Amino acid sequence: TSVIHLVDYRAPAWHVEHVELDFDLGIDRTDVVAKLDLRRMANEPLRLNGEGLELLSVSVDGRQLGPNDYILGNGTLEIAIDVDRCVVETRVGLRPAENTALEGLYLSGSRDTGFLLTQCEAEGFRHITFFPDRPDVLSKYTVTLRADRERFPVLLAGGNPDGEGELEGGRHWARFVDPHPKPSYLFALVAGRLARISQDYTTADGRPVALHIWAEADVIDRCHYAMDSLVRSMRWDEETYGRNYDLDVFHVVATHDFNMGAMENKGLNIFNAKYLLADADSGTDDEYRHVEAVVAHEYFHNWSGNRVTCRDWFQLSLKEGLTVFREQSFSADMNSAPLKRIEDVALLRRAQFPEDAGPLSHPVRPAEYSEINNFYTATVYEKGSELVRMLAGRLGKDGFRRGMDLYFERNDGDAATIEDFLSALGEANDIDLTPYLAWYGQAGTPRLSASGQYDADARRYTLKLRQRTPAGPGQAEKRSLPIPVKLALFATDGRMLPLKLRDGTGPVDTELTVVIDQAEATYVFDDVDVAPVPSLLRGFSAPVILEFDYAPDELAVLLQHDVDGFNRWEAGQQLAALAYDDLRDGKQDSAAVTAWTGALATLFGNEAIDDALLAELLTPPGEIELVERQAERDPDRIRATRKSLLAALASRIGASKLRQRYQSLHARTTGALDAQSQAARQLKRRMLDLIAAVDESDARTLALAQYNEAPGMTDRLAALTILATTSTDGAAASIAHFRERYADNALALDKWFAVQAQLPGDDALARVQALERDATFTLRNPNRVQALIGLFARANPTGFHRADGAAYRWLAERLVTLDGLNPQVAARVATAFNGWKRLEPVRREAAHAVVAELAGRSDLSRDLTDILGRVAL
Ligand code: HT7
Ligand code: ZN
Repeated sequence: TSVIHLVDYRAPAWHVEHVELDFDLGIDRTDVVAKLDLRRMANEPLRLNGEGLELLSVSVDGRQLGPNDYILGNGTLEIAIDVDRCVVETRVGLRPAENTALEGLYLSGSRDTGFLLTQCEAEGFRHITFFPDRPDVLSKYTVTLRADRERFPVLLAGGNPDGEGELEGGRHWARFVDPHPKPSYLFALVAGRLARISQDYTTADGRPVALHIWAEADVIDRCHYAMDSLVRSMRWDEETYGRNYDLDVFHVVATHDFNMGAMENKGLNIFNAKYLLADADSGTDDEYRHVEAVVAHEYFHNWSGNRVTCRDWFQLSLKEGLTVFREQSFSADMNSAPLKRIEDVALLRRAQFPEDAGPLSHPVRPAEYSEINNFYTATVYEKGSELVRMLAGRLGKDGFRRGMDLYFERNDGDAATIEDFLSALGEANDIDLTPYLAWYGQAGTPRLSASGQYDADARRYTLKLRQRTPAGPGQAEKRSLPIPVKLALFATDGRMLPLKLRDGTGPVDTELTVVIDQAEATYVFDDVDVAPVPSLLRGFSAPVILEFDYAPDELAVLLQHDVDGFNRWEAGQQLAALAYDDLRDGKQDSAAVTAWTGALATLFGNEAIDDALLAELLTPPGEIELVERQAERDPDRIRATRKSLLAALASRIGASKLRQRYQSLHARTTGALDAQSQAARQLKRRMLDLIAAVDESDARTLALAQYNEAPGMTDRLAALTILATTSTDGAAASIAHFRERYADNALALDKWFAVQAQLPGDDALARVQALERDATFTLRNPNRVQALIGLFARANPTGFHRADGAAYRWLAERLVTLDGLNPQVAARVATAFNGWKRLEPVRREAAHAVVAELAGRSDLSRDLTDILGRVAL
């Protein structure tokens, strides 16, 4: 397969100033006429991308071309043209119902009741018509849709409505004009029977906008929370960044059949129903938060992505990292900022750190790719957001806003690069940010080792920092990066000490940020009264792995007293990890175990601490994070040790206290969505987990009652999980009840599959195989595939990593079948093999055999071949 390199970028040879698209829509057959108004930019033939299209006719300036007038093959249509401006018209035929890859134009749902829709990012537009399908070709779109009125009463495309009417034979048409030039990946259309909810909105600059959310009739009532979230997002972007919406209408559509989370098509966002629907009976608290975040994310793309887009796909993080950062800031403003930071860093560590430590590691701006769909990764998104956060921190709130204003102003209506972003932020503030470019080009998580020395006589504290980034695929030598380290010093009684940094400039404060940009740096603090405990990398000020040799009591001091909510949690995580290591090595009553359980037992009794933070503090790192700490992984051992860690904590707090707290929370549980009620549910769940660690039968009794009385899905699912994890057979009745109760709710059924897919142990594979035979399981629906196969492979370490390799072989078979239907989803699921090299030897050998066999096949898609080829290396 061919590899595309960033250094080979060339500006487009032809621009499409305006495109007129005409769709004659049908489920089995859709015809598309595209009229491209072209302008030459370089002396080259016109090359249009097109894949899987039945070409019916081509003309240039009205002259029909014969087959000898063009070259068709290898995904392109090439026409030699000798004028500088011309109109090329193509007519093609598509077969939407046969499109199981869900890229281009496809059918969502059944032939009888489903609807047609498109997905074009990254390179789906070439599956709809011949076009220079690259993000730096920006055009104005006029789109006309024609279809049978009875079968397709609703016709939507991006842009403003520009007329509609009747046609002969029960057909109708609708036209849309988008005045904003856009790249082809932002094109969208939707056609079918859909219901809607609507709301009027007026932007800060006075534009009335009609907001419409569309979904199939049975789920439209579950879209109100999304509408509220949309309105909050629009206001927030006006207030925070001065960005207003720019069309007269904004449509959002829900589909159950979608490869990713959602898509920011101009004026017509399309959502995986999982991130749009939320209702009291079937939505969990987490899902409500995700809906709010994803609605905001897609809306924010209207500026960071659509008005200012990417020059090429190497720049993907320009829009994704920035938009994730904007989305995270919004969620922090709407909810609790420290809890949001904890959630985001936990995700980074769970998803991005492992990615960056294995064969799929790549820079936030990759230098090459063979299949761009495989670069919608945690690195591009989550690490990309961390890079923007560092820049924002460097510039401060006002400086960052000045920089963003300049970025939007300079690049509006254009396709930009990471360099354009850094130069706008820097120039608006007279600061050279080019050193940060190195972060975009270098893969791997930097290790930051810190050590401190206190000289009591001199009242001096010396902090040494050293950075090192491990070698990774294609990058043996790593450079030093600018790493901002926000820090504070604590006395052991919890006091924050004033920081008098030698040679420092700013006023004396109790918190400051140093930026280490060399391999090593030393910082000296004077007038330090007592031996301090340093709180480093506060708020997770850079995406690095911090290594500091804390004594358990020092971490306990931070866990008790740090006012930075993130670092307080972090101290608890570090301490739990030390306790974990000791338990693994058979040291039951080690200093770390005692310090961790003791500090948490004290916090447990502290009324002042809020329920949600307490719930987070009482959660030790998960199996996946713990796996990362081991040189050679044995999932069974990790699970067993983590269980004893929970048991140690539960016994230290005491079963009766846990039960009491559980009951007082349970007594005031409602289904309400306010922060306090959510926090109470979360803490209650923690209580149940801890009780289960010391008294399974008590936990089961409580869980069964909770399942039966649950006012909403959060409580119900938590209870079901406890019941099923403690005794799968004993949970059979509840599992069956859940299946029955939510038989008509696809998203709830996904949860039913997901809970069971994650149940640990030797019989996990057999269970998953039985679930595959459930009447509602299908490889054609990405959500269902992810709920059962994806979660089993990624989130069930003991089940998937069976020592006999049976689950690896089973997954390989499924991947081959899935690849024939939907290569993007197959490739995503295949990333579960990412960490095989660091398994213990028996499992490693079993995984290697399977990966090598798969990677050697020549009949797989480019998507899957790319992942397997890199994983197998
Ligand atoms: N920008 C969107 C990316 C996306 C996508 C990419 C590849 C294949 C299918 C896809 N659907 C959506 C999502 C986002 O807002 O980040
Ligand atoms: Zn995005």
